[in-house]
Amino acid sequence: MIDKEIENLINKEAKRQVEGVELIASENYVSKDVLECMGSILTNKYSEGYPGKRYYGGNTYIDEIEQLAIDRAKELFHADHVNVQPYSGSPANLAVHVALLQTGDTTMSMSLSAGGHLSHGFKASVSGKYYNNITYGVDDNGYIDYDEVRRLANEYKPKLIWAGFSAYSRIIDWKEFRKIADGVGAYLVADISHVAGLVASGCYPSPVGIADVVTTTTHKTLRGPRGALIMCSDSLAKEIDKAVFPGIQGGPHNHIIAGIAVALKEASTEEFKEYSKQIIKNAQTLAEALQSRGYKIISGGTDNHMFLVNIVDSVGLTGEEASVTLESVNITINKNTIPNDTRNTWDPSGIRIGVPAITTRGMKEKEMLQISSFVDEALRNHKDKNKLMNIKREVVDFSKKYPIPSISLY
Ligand code: DSN
Repeated sequence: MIDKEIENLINKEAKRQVEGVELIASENYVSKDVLECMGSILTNKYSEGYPGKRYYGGNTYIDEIEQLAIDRAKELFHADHVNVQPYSGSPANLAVHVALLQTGDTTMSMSLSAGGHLSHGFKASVSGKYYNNITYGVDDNGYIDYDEVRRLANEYKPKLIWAGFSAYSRIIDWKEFRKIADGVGAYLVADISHVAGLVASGCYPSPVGIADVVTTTTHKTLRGPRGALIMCSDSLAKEIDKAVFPGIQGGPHNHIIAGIAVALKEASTEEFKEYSKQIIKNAQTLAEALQSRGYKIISGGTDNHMFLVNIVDSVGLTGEEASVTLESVNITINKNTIPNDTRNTWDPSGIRIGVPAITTRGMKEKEMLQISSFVDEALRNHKDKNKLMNIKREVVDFSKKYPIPSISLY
């Protein structure tokens, strides 16, 4: 690169990725092909509109690329209609609000502390400012309480119910949500951003065909570029498409859409199925290993790629303290609120741990045991600088043995 300042920083970030253990549940590493699409000349083109109906000329090949992405998404998720243009998950979710609601309408979603997402009506987000959101939580065991969801729906009569999460480790009963939504005449929207890869490979139940609309990001377990999809029945297609463009977005990011098409093809392979199965095995192994060391896992375990730990009750550190300590030994997790958290969002009582990224590096059950030991040793010795330095050295040596697709440093 000519710009050495940026090149240098990219190289440092590559080294950080290679020499660390990535346990942020929403992160992953893309393939070389996906990366090539993102760095391609497709970024040069404007193409407001949809395949076959663009405002500007010169879109012959862009049309083919977008249509391929749409067709692959439809096939992989068994969806009637797919919009592949949302820039990411939050705009996709905003587009759903714009398509189906009037401002001021009531919506219902999982509370942030129980594992919901900002874009599902959180007060600081547009979805909470322009719409009137009611939240449901989880029971004392950390599971969604469907009777409580039904009671709240009957009381507040939302026009739209969100089912989906960014920090919930259990299976969602999509059909139960459907019944609750039908009981009050609400739209049911499922956000599968976290588990899309597991859904695509049949390792987690699919809400497609049950929910009216399904949204997902494409860069988490699906292992594509940072983008999103909105899936719906043909009857809602026109409203959804209009809400994405021209409703809230301009020209689509064609380089990303090409990367999504590639990721969708990769996700339809047998190898990806094995990858998804391994993700769940790894998450369960890591959760059990930490549990056996005395860590308090919310809901007692996981059915997917992640879990939450009540870190205050486990080792007497806050989420922020645990996050800083682990980062000092090259392990990245994120601090996270836990259900009914008595602390605040910036220094909550929990941490969230996920395994999609380390599974992409080829790590299996044996490595999960090693990682549980690194995590435990670091947190229990958080005041001992020498001990932390030694653990960091071990983490670097360990991490370097597991290649990241598209990064070669050594
Ligand atoms: N920030 C993502 C996550 O970590 O779950 C969701 O948007």
